[in-house]
Amino acid sequence: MDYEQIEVGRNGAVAKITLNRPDRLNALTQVMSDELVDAFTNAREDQAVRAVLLTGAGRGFCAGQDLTEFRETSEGKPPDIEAHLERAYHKLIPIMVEIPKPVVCAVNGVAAGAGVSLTVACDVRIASEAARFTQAFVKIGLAPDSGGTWLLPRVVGPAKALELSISGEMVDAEAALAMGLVSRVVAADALEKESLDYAATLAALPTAAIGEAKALIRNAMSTDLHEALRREAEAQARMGNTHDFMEGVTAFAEKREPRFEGR
Ligand code: LHQ
Repeated sequence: MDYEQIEVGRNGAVAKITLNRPDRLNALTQVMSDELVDAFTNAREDQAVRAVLLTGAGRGFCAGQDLTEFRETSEGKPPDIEAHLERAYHKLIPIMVEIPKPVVCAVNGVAAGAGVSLTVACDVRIASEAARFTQAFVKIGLAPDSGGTWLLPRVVGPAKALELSISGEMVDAEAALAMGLVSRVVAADALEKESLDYAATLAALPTAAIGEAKALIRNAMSTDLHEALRREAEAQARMGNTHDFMEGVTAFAEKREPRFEGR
């Protein structure tokens, strides 16, 4: 499918999704959100895709919601933000979080508001030195949305998430690294290669086991130990039946590198 506001390409088993409204710092519109839902759905369904890489075109990663969609209506009424959130982010964020394949975010520039939510909906963030993050919601009189209250505390902890959300403070790449918001900071001109190489490394691993790990850790945040142990055992029963488990054990016994197939 041809998209208007994103670009989707393939590098081996990695699907690369690029937010593509560089003159608006890739601010999110309804069109972009629908296109992202479509692209993540395709990546989820395509067995040949074993990792996703998300990035932005130009100098920004994503400036959050396109605010030009949210002026007063012509009748002078305030916009229906709740309906918009349900139409856009309540579809997009779950599909990003729940896709049972690794998702790497290459944060090439500023991420603001819902743009931060997109980064923390991914599994691993690699930042360029030019990356910056702001929970910009408070600067325009809003509380965090687009999953920001659920996702950000899981990445940086509740105290830091609250501090960032009530201040709207702009955090640079080094500070983001120090608080665990990103895993690595690389030179701007190295970001594309480094993030693609990392996504390709993840794509070569046992994809089903990665999908299970994602779901288990996500669920364990809101269950007790006994429930987590039960879910781990159920998942491991599924994994014990995979080709990749047999291959991993056989390769270990034969003292050779495993060749995982993602099944
Ligand atoms: C933009 C935007 C933008 C449109 C830059 N929209 N054009 C959900 C549902 C419903 C309602 C509201 O919100 C939400 C969730 C949210 O995401 S709320 C948070 C929305 N985002 C923001 O409040 C951030 C607004 N942008 C900024 O504060 C700055 O642009 C940042 C700090 C991101 C970057 O600053 P600079 O590097 O100085 O760039 P700039 O401000 O010059 O922006 C470049 C262009 O992009 C500029 O257009 P222009 O025609 O002057 O070149 C901006 O107007 C445009 N742009 N963000 N969100």
